[in-house]
Amino acid sequence: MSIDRCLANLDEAIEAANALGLDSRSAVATRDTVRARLGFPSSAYILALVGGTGVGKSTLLNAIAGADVSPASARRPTTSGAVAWVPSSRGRELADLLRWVGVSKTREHAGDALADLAVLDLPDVDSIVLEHRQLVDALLPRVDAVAWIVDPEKYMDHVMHGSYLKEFAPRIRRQIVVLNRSDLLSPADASRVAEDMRGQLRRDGAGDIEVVATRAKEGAGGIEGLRTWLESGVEAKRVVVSRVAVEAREAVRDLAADAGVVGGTKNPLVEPTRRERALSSVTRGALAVVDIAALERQAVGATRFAARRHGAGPLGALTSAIYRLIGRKRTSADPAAFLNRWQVRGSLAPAVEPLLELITATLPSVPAPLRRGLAALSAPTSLEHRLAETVDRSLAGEAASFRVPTSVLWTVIGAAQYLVTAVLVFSALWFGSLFVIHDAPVGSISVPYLGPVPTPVALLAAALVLGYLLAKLLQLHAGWLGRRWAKRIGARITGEVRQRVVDELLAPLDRFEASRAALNKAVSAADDCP
Ligand SMILES: Nc1nc2c(ncn2[C@@H]2O[C@H](COP(=O)(O)OP(=O)(O)OP(=O)(O)O)[C@@H](O)[C@H]2O)c(=O)[nH]1
Ligand SMILES: [Mg+2]
Repeated sequence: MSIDRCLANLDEAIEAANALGLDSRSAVATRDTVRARLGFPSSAYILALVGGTGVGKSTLLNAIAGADVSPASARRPTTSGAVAWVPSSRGRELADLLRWVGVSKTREHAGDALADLAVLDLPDVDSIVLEHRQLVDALLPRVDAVAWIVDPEKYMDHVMHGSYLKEFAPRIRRQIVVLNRSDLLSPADASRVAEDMRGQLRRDGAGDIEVVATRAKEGAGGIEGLRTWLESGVEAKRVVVSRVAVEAREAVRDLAADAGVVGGTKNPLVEPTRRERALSSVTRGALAVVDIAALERQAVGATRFAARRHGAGPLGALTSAIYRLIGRKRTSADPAAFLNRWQVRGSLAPAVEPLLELITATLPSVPAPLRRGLAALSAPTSLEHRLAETVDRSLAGEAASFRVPTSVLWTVIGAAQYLVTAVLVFSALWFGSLFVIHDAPVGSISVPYLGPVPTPVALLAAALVLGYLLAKLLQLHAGWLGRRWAKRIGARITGEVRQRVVDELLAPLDRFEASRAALNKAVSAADDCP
């Protein structure tokens, strides 16, 4: 992976961390620092000598230089600013970089050896002078390589291990530990101390760092091990790039650890089956407030009402008009209006309860830095409000597209009912005329069991029976059609609400998980940084 891709990976991780509400300031600072470092030429790299006071950092630099470039003395502390020893051939090229790093004094040398290296002598990290430590802390993220200097007295020092090696060693590729003043120990003790040091470094999480013993006071002859390491053929450009890459990788890992993303495994915060269960409960709760069964009754009512208007003949038209007048249709046969009034039928508070419970139950297992972001997603009022909006949107769309079904059969039945009514009126008039006009014409029809029945009476009875049968047929057909329609809209609304609850209510949680997945991906990709 190229270094550019590696830094882009860090950008993606920062973006994901921000989306999760994590504190990404340190990662952003790292990114800015490494980008700035890459902006300087890297035909030489910068090595810092870091350690406690009096361990012999200045003496070591003088031994490397073969000259007095940084005053060393028994006075504690001695060095108060960063001193750089640089090849004069690189003096101009390195000037800006050294200023950016925080170097106050530069000593140039004309030698050909170590021509791609600038060595910094720094103040002590365990200083009684606060500024010394601050200077080292500010400068360390900007140097390319480090020689950690210890001596037989201070090699287990907790400032050195706890604050520096633990934190910085994993973020540096080119580094060495120098056990100086080893002349104070017997050779056997010196190798035992070096071994102890290696063990402690592993416990610090610093891994296997080379440890060399030196006697800086003896000059060039006392630092062979260090000299060999300094001269071992490493390309400056590689040192710089790998330092930047390691910083980027560690920054990504830190963000991933904050997000509880570990070891490249997919571990969603909310277990899918529990999430599924909560979702079903929320949907059920919301649909209970909407009241699908009542909606279906309204739909059947509306269909019957329409059927009556078309197919009930003159009397049906009359009852429809009366119903409309007294508003019965509005209350019992208007599914769209019924849906639009869903909010007055109950509160959604119980419906969001399962989701709240799910998030509350998940919070304790969520890494602390993530909790604030996740808790914000589950504020009860905002959740309820969002669910209400979601349901509203689902229903509004559906209600607008309601079309009460109709049928030509109703029109046919309606026409037949007009006919039946006409026969009814005619036979009633005829029957009535029998009492008024004495010799009105009247025949009779022979009916089984009853014998001869006057034709108007038989006609009247037949019309009544036929009218009843037609009304019944209309009612049955409208009921059948209405129920079919009701089932269809009931199912559609159930599906729509469910879908929207998934899409909209869980969207923030899903985005949350997506950001964690992005961090997961970034942390695996970071392993491929150069
Ligand atoms: N015996 C012995 N003494 C040494 C050795 N290296 C340095 N010293 C002495 O240790 C004392 C401190 O050396 P410095 O080089 O000033 O130490 P420093 O790490 O630069 O100290 P600060 O600048 O205060 O951080 C001096 O008196 C050196 O002469 C060594 O290898 N053996
Ligand atoms: Mg010094």
